[in-house]
Amino acid sequence: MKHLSFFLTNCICFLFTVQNMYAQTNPSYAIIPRGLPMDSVIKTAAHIRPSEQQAAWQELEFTVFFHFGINTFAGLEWGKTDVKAGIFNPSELDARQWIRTAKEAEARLAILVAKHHDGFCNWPSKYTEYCVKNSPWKNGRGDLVKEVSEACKEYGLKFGIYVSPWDIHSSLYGTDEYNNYFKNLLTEVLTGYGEIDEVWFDGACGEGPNGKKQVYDWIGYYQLIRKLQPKAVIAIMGPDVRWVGTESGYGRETEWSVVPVSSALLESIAENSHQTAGNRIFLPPGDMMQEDLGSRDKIKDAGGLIWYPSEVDVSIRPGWFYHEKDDSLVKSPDKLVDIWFSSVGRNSVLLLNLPPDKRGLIHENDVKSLKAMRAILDSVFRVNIAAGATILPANGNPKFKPENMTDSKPGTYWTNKKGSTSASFIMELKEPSSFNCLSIQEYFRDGQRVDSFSLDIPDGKTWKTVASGTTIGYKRLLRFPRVNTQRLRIRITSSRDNPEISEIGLYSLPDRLIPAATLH
Ligand code: FUL
Ligand code: CA
Repeated sequence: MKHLSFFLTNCICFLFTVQNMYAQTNPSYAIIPRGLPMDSVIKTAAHIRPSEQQAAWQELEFTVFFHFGINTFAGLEWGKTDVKAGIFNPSELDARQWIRTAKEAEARLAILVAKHHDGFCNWPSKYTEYCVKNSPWKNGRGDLVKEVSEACKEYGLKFGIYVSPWDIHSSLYGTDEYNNYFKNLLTEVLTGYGEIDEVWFDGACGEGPNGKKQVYDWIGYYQLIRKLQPKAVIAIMGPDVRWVGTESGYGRETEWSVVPVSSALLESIAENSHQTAGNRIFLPPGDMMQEDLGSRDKIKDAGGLIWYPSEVDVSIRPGWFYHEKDDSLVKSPDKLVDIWFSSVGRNSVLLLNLPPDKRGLIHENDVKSLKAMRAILDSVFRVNIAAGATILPANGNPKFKPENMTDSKPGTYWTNKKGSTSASFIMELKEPSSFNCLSIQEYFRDGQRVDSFSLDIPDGKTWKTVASGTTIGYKRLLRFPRVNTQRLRIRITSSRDNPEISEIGLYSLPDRLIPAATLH
């Protein structure tokens, strides 16, 4: 939990540092004039959209993290200044095994820790001796960033990097020079290894070797990334992707991708802005650990609103780095599935950490758990019970076919009249079916709108509600006690504008995976 306080401290330092860049006409944010009626605030929020990079990132759903470095060999989570480069010596390192493991679990992007807080660079840097070139691994000729990026290309995964701004080793830390040093390191990883799709900046801002803290040049870092890797999203201490607020794997039930920021900030930023959503630079809204960030109550007095989606980062083990003592503590397949439902199924992207061991391999226990997780998910999601159902929407817009909601295409959707704030439709399945899971998605490229929805099944002459949820966004998965029925009704009970529903799925998962809280 220690890093959380670092994160908060650093958020504050970030608030004072970042300024100046935003585009007023950008569809992924809006400045809200003072006194705008609540209805108009809500409508504005409903039409804020992700940038192309943010949308593509959201659709990845599942991504993995590799924490590997000098800590793996020192048995530490956070490095110490006296750890020598010579300790880094994986005996069987095989980045293809890492990426194959990720690919088989159907992860779509892998983020490698290139430099953690210890300052040790996993690539041969020109700018420091504290890196792989002074380790025995491959006689100092190894380059982990290269190996992982090439494996990603081979297996068709996107590639991201984690480069920690905090550095307990560099003697420059705490001076202006450090920002140049850090930008040099960033330039090396951003230019030497092909396309980078995500840059992950941690919030920790601790002391360097001389006890000083660093004032980070966030704007300078962002500009460099935008210039060298314009397609990359910048996550966590960055403008494109927000930290969900915990490292437990459990996202919020009510997760809005549109969140408030102050208008003063947006106005000052607008003056000096880049003109496209993909280039935007702004600061994140204060405390990311609040229970709710974007509901009506939160946005009612907002000066500005932005699209800022959530990422859930969690480790398959108790720590972020590999420790032998944790070999028996790898999360079970059922736990990983529960995390899936509580992250991907709560309008977030899951970033699961798989820390390679001292051999330089993902440990057998981790591989086993991950494979079993994938097998469960495959068996659940292989058959959509709602496919081929007859759908009778009340008040549908005739331009949108109800079948768009079950065609497995995220780009097609059904909606009703503009301005409608609710919707209801009855589905007649092909045959009586047994299920305990609803998957529902909004056409989020147009914005996030739904506040609440319910699933009903016939009960004599009326209906009985078997599951209800709040937000949907990109995707919402609801689990509930098993039902048997051919007919069902879905009601969107409140929405910020006409709900646009792109996909509906009904699934059956082993009953042991239904959380006790939903059982009556
Ligand atoms: C944290 C860091 O302090 C941890 O070591 C880890 O890298 C995690 C993903 O972010 O804030
Ligand atoms: Ca569709």
